[in-house]
Order: sequence, then C-alpha cells, then structure tokens
Amino acid sequence: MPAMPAAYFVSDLHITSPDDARSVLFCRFLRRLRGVSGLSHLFLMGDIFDLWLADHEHFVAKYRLIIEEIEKLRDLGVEIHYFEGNHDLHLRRFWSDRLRLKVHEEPMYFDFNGSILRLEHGDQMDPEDRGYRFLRWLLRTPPMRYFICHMPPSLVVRLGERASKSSRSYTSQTKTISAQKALEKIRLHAQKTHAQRAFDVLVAGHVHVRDDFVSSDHGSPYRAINLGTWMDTPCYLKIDESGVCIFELDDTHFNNEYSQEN
Ligand SMILES: [Mn+2]
Repeated sequence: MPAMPAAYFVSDLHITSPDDARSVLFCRFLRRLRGVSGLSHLFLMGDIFDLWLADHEHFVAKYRLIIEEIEKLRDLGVEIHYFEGNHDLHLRRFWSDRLRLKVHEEPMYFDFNGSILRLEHGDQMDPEDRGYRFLRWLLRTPPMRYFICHMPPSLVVRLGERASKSSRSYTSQTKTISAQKALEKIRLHAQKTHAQRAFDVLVAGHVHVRDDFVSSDHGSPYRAINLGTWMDTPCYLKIDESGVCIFELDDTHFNNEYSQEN
C-alpha cells in the first residue's frame, strides 16, 4: 500500500557556517528524511541561513553540503518549497532557476491532503513595524534587487562575515520584543488573516518564539503554529495522516517519532 503523503516544515535555522552545529544537524535531518516513506513535501520557511543573497558563489560554495542533500531529496521526487525570510532573499536566481525548488516571496495558501494551510515566513505579521516593512519593500525594488544580485564578491563576503558575527550575540540583541508580546502579535495576525481567508493551519516562523495555538472563537476552528528558532530548540513540524505535530531534534539523535519511522 502506498504511504500517505507527509509534509515536513522547518524555519529559522539561522545557519552561519557549514560547520556550526545547526548546519550539521540540518544535513543529518535531510539525510534521514530520505528514508521517510510517504515524504512528499518539504517546506523551508525562511531564515534557513543567517545570510543568503541571490546566487552569489560565496554562499553556493559555503553551503555545498546542504545543497547536495536538498538536491537528493528533490531527485527522489519530494516537492520542496523555500520561503524567503529576512535573512535569505532574492532566492529565485539560485533556488528556483538552478535548483528547481519553488520559491515564495509572499504568504501562500496550500491544499495538503484536504487541509488548507497558510504558509509564510512571518516577517509581515507586525503591522506596527513600519521600519522593517519599508526595508522589506526597499530591498525588493528593482534597483536594489539589481545591486544585491550583482554586487562584488568581496562585499558579499564582508556582509556574510558581519551577519555571522551579529548572530553570535543573538541572545543579547536579537529578541527585541518580549516573548509575550510576540505571542500576542502572531495570534492576532492568525485571527485577522483567518477572518480574511480561512485556513486550517497557519505555519510561520520569524519571531523566534515557538507557539502552537488552537482557536475556535471566530468561525471555523484553526491552528496557528510558530516554529520558533533552531537557535533555541531545533524542531520540525510534520503533517501527515496521523495529524499535525511538532517534534524536537537534538545534536545526537532524532526523537522517538523519528526513530520509529526509520
Ligand atoms: Mn526572520
């Protein structure tokens, strides 16, 4: 009997180098996915890398091992989607044109096994964050897009090094809003978007606060999941015939769910 389709989701890994722990863990995760029967979709929900711009050779060479693992999954027939985050942008030139993944710059709705999913990185969830919204728009204007895609390799390397350094001071600087405030914002966002266009499950990342919220207050019930960040606790989301479930990963082994499957 053919296995029921299964979709896996990861977000906000913020990988800074090929040998950081999250990179090693991600490679192992991707390798293990190859053995999952029924695996049909993999969704990379953004900020997979601490910095990835366009198709610059710097990143392609640096993350060769990860790219190879993703290509192997693709060649097995897994449909792979990559949502741009605020640390990985202008992805089409490499991830779509060369690797043939499906790249998304905006939120999307997706029918998976009859469940309607709303999928997004999450960087557009906060309407009060005008500064970021402007930056997001600016970085995607044609002149900026052209500049980012064609800037000299030396500048790309410098930007890459700066990003890695700033992410090392993550705990002291990155969380600019409290976890409680983030929860309020993402749940409000789920409620608003659900009222505009209903979904069964919303999957996002970006705020670095993991959340799994079920609402039945307004109209049809829905579930809003935020995957947090691998900088706190590496995890993935699985949706298959047995349901919607978040699983944690650690450096040494996959959890029970994962080892049962393989
Ligand atoms: Mn982000």
